[in-house]
Amino acid sequence: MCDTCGCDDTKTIKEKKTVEVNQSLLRANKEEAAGNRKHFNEKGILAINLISSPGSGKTTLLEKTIEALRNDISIAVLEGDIETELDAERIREKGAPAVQLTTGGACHLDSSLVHKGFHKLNEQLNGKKLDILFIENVGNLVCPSFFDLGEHIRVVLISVPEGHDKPIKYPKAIITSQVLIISKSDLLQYFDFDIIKIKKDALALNPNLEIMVTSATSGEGMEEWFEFLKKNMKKQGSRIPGFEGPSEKQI
Ligand SMILES: Nc1nc2c(ncn2[C@@H]2O[C@H](COP(=O)(O)OP(=O)(O)OP(=O)(O)O)[C@@H](O)[C@H]2O)c(=O)[nH]1
Ligand SMILES: [Mg+2]
Ligand SMILES: [Zn+2]
Ligand SMILES: [Zn+2]
Repeated sequence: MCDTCGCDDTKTIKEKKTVEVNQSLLRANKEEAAGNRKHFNEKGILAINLISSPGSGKTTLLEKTIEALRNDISIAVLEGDIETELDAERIREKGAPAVQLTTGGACHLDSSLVHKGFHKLNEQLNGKKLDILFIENVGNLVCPSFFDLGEHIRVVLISVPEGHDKPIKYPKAIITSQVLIISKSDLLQYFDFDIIKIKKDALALNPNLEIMVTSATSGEGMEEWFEFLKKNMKKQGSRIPGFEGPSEKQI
């Protein structure tokens, strides 16, 4: 994690204290995340945390998802950004409720912000049942990996222009996720991007990872993504045992 998260691995006493503070910060985050997950479970909501570098296509994926599923599935979004309401506005234009969570500088969402955002969202929903809550994290492939938000499923996006070496450079994002979306596949023809290698590297880090290759532009892989959402929404609806989100070990 970076200094914004207060974490540093160097060796002075002052800095060791920083590490201790951070461990307690992560513990507190974990406890509030468990509270969030309880909230989601009580209401039968499937919560999905989207993480990626800036611009990998998180909001675009959500826009396409809402467009395709809005008649069948009730979707809302908590939009994490350092500044601005821009992404929440994009989601609202597609007809889904959205609450913008601005971190004011921090490079990741934490479970306390999500908790507050969820209650704010509930006020807007006015008792309307929600099926899926997407939490779009701040664009950053490092720090969000360390923070459980209470989600059931973590999805990491890596877009074609970023390069196929990202899993081995940012392993924590891969290890703590259940799904890898290789996005912007329509750009494969323009980039030296090795799909076989990225899949092999990602699976070596996390053999249970589900991998999808998608393009919001061409529509490739979108049906598979929608089917994945529907399947897991049903699992959450019928409370399949073991559906408790990322394990202690993972995060
Ligand atoms: N070619 C192509 N471009 C895409 C695709 N998906 C998204 N984009 C473009 O990529 C840019 C960034 O997309 P966003 O959806 O805003 O990315 P994001 O991950 O939400 O970005 P942050 O919230 O800033 O982290 C936009 O210009 C999109 O139009 C895709 O499948 N193919
Ligand atoms: Mg976005
Ligand atoms: Zn950070
Ligand atoms: Zn609460």
